[in-house]
Amino acid sequence: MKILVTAFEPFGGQALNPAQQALAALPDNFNQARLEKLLLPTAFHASAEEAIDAIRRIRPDAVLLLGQAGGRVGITVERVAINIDDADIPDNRGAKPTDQPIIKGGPAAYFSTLPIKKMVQSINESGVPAFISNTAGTYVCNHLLYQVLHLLRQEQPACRAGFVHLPWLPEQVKEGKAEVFTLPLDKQVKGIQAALHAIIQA
Ligand code: PCA
Repeated sequence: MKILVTAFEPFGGQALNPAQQALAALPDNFNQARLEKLLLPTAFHASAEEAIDAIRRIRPDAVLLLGQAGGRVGITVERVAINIDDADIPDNRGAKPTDQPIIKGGPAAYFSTLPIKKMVQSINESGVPAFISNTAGTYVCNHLLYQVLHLLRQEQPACRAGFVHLPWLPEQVKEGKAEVFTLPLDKQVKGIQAALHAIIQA
């Protein structure tokens, strides 16, 4: 079994992205699966283009997209991607779309095709807090999830895909902001491995 796992570069002027760090820490082989790891630019157009190229080349059985959602109080498994780009800050290449459909005339939304409830359960059982999220936002992560689910629906319907958002790493939060939830890298990696375990079992 081949699983494409992607992550994003830091964005919004930050030095780190937990998804990038976690991707680098994942092994190449996990249980019975080969993990194909791909770091993507945090850019609307380029991230989807590079992910789609990789899916066409690798033809994975599943795709797990990782990104940062600072402020969330655990690892969140996304349920849905919606057909809208609406950015509060420019992406890493300067694009800042407002109320733009991702695909004109495309469906309003696509549901994740990964076993989201089983992933949440597996992450929680590993001792890491996890929840379902019903919005991946309207920025680059939602865009990537929508584009990947759209592509798979058209070209590789047997391949399952979804998105997992990661909370801040402790080193991203300035001292004195003790109320902000953070999760150390080893716990983030443990949670992702538990999610992968659920994907492989499903
Ligand atoms: N998080 C952003 C984009 C890149 C990332 O890691 C998001 O949630 O859209």
